[in-house]
Amino acid sequence: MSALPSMPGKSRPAATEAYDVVVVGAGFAGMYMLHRLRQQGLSARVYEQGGDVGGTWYWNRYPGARCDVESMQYSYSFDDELQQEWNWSERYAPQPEILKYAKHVADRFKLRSDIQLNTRVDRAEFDESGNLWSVTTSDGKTATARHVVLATGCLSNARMPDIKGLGDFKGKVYHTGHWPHEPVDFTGLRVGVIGTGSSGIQSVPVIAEQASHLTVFQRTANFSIPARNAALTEEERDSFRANYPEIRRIAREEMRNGIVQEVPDRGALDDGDAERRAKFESRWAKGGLTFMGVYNNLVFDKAANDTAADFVRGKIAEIVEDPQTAKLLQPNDHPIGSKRICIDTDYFASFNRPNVTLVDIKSDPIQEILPHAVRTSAREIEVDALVLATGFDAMTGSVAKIDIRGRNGQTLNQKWAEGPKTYLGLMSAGFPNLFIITGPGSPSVLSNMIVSIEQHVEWITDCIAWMRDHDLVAIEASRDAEDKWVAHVNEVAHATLYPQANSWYMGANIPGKPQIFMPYIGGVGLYRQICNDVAAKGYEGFAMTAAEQRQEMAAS
Ligand code: NA7
Repeated sequence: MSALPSMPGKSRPAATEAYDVVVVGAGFAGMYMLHRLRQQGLSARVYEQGGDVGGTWYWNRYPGARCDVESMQYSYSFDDELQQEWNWSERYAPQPEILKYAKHVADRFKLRSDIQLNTRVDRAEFDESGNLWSVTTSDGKTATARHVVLATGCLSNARMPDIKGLGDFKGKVYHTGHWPHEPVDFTGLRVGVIGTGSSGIQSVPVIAEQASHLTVFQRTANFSIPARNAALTEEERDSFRANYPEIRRIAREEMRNGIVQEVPDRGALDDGDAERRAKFESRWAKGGLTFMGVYNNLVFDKAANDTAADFVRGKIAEIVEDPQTAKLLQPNDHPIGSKRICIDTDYFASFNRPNVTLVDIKSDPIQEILPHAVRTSAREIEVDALVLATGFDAMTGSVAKIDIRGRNGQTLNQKWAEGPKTYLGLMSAGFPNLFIITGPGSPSVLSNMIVSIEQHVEWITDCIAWMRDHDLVAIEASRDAEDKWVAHVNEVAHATLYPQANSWYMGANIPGKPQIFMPYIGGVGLYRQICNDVAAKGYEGFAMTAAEQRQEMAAS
């Protein structure tokens, strides 16, 4: 391993180790980052707070947890042997299988020797004179690195709701995003699930089968499409494998969200009622996220969006037998798709079971949790266990937990107090040599995450190698480029219906969090092109510091 040129100058902070790159997090982003850095001949250390690799798939092990992107596409593409050999069992792999895959990748590419598990990164401070980061970890050690890469994940900071009395509850309390590693059995228990986002919607049907009674506390009804999950046949796997080069290329370059699907050539209002209904029916029967891709204007045009929303509301009314419950389950306060659409297996049908009750906490809010019950304004519901499916401090939450100090001692939290600001989602001005994978300002959570992760990792490692080859010791986003990018991200978002929902994309689920649309809606293909053009122009919009420059500064 060749470490980047070691720079003279101000004395470094006491360090146990020095690396070219410190990577925070060993999920899919951190693991591929390490692999790619090694290929470039760079030394790296990955710190992971969990007890194993896998990131969000290590923590989110609640009943029914599955990816909402099909496994043959939600998988690494960087190694052909890996994609040819791995056998996904189902259309949407369950969480244990995705975690197994992550562990397999760690072993297959011998990554573990450079991954330190059970170790949180608490602090990272930039030394301006040495152009080095000093990283302090929860084991009390400090390491230095030229670059720090935040591979901290977008949905990794589980959010506990602030409900009065929660701490006094006498039964077990679980958060879907921080599920225990030992088996949880709800058999014979009265269970309350709070929250009806993707995690709630996936877990309700499974918990309903075990619990003696399940009460679902719903604040906002959500749109959900059937997953139509099924075992993958050998023919289906083979067809992907034979066509992988083209499938991956299309996902990267031509698909807005990095998921290969049919691309419509028309809007919802271009078809008559009967034809439109037939198309919605066909996508509903097919199941999955691609429902939103049936027409090309569902995220732009409210009238078009209404046709899809009405169709799904109609389906809910068909499935749910009790008309009052069906009405409560029909979302009516946001356009379909403006909150991440959910993919379920028998969610709505669960409410036909005699042991499942829906409580609408918008009209009848939870007042407090009692030792053995949930008390709403109107009633007291006895429960033995509580499942909080209340989501995450998304996209910025895990970054905010680290005390990151850039130029002039400014913290990233101070800088992002009014909302995250980045150039291309990759770097933030004032924080040289600090990269973010799938950060705010990049397509990230609006895309197939693995497609976005691979693109970011490759761009970042190419950039670091380029710097080494050009004897450069620092890269930093310029304020001007950053301001223009933030304005562009906003402009694109506001041309769509997305900002109309109080979603975690907007930070709206966290009280006090600035409400800014965080991911970039321009699509992964366009975004990749922009990133490639920036690199081709010698990293336009980034300021670089040469090694001699730094030495001159130290001498003067
Ligand atoms: P989400 O999508 O943020 O859903 C959280 C749910 O919890 C949502 O229904 C919230 O209602 C509800 N919630 C949050 N706080 C409270 C309180 N205090 N009281 C009652 N209800 C509350 O998180 P998920 O984990 O389901 O999914 C996150 C992503 O993971 C998902 O989009 C997929 O990409 C995978 P609200 O809508 O805020 O009224």
